[in-house]
Amino acid sequence: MAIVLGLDLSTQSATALVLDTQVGKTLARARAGFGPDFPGRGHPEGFLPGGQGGVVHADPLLWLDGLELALERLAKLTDLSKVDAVSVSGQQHGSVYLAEGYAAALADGDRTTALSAKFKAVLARATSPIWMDSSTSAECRELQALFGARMQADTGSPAIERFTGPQIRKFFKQSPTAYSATDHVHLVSSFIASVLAGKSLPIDFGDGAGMNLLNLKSLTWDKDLIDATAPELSDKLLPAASCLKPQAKISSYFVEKYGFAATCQVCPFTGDNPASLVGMGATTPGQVVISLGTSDTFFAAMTEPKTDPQGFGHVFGNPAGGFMSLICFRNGSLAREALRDELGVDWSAFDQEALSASKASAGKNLTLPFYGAEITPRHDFEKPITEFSESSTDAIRIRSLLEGQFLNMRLHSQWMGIAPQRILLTGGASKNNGIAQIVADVFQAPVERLEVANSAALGAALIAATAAGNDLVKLQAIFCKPSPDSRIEPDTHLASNYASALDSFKRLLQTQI
Ligand code: XUL
Repeated sequence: MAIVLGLDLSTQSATALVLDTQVGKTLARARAGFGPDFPGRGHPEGFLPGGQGGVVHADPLLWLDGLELALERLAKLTDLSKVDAVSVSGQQHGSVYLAEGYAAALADGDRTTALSAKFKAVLARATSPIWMDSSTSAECRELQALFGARMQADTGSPAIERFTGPQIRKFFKQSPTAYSATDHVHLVSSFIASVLAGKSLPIDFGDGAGMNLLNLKSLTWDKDLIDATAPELSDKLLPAASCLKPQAKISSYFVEKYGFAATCQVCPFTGDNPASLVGMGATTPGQVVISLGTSDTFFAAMTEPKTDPQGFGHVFGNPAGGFMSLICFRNGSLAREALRDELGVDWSAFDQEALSASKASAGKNLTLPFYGAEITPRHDFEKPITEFSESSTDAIRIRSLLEGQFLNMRLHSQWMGIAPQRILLTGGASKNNGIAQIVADVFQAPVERLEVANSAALGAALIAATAAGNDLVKLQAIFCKPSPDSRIEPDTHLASNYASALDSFKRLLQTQI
């Protein structure tokens, strides 16, 4: 086993990465952005803007077009017939509703018709709710009323708006006919896995734990939860499975169109956070990963499924076995971009040098960093709440927003009881040294970054290689190395500033929610 393909189907783009695991090298990478590469499709940031009442949907056909464009670009860079196994990481929680007859679309090897054209006719629901959707509070209340504390104890999370179970329930309540015409409900990951395999593949444990439906004790769908969520749901879900167990060979469509070998293996695919845990080399407990993306996430491997007493944090499956904790902060990149645009500056204003000008004010100007509804803590914020003077410099305002983001993260990760010895930083904004320094200072822990920028795509590739019989720990030692000179030490003089800022931040937050 030598060459593997990992794909990351995230909110905004499809990124493909080919690794040669024998020589420890990345052979090629390619990307397609759902907004920039498909300007006519109305998804400037990867989802349909303007949804009412917390609705955030995306077009699953665009994911297929994005996947195809990324593969088309990749095929120009490397010989895909050499790829032995493929795995994909998908944005978590998003669901795809496929009608009867979709098996024929999956199996259709005719390469002259694009996948999106084949699937258009077999979608039981034209658009897919994604992780940013917060429109299912009523359904969450209904499920919580039925199951109470058992929901969190058994599935790792209380009923959560973006999780797939409440989303399925809402679809069933609002569109019973379309729901009953649904043959299978898939997650983004299992949908794309099925498309690549040419037959329906199961949801994996890691991603399945983000549905409020998987019992973490048995790693099977919880019958009572399934039955209470929507009628006949058990018929619409395949049994959950491990992403390390090969299930199929790639379909003839991909063989014909992109030149894959007919022997290329496909496993169930996982979610972007479990895949990132693998790609960051963090599948064993002891380190913390912070991923800075459309949403920011904070996660770590856990042996036992410990749960957050406040109910903001979650437990997902660790692809390498055991569990992972995950806290998601919705005001991630979108908030940083909003401030950048408001100040009319570019990212260089977030650099270490630019921010050092405001170091004297570290921890002294608080911002509740929410430009819109937040999920940790859950509240409908409309704009950031700031505690500094109008005349503050750009550097102070940027520092304050970033400090607010990471104080919020520090506050809401205390339940894990981890004092991080090392923080692994990933995601688009992680390259920025100014942001990395503020993470190190707020948490008072060193920050390291890996050589590979897209840890979810790397994780998917390593999962493919492991499923094909390679040793994950050895692979991680090769591919998950911190990049030389990437380490940023905390400024220990700021420890007390941030300890008291954390208390003030908590108090300010309590006045608002
Ligand atoms: C995790 C979550 C997000 C998405 C983003 O619970 O909602 O991190 O997975 O892709």
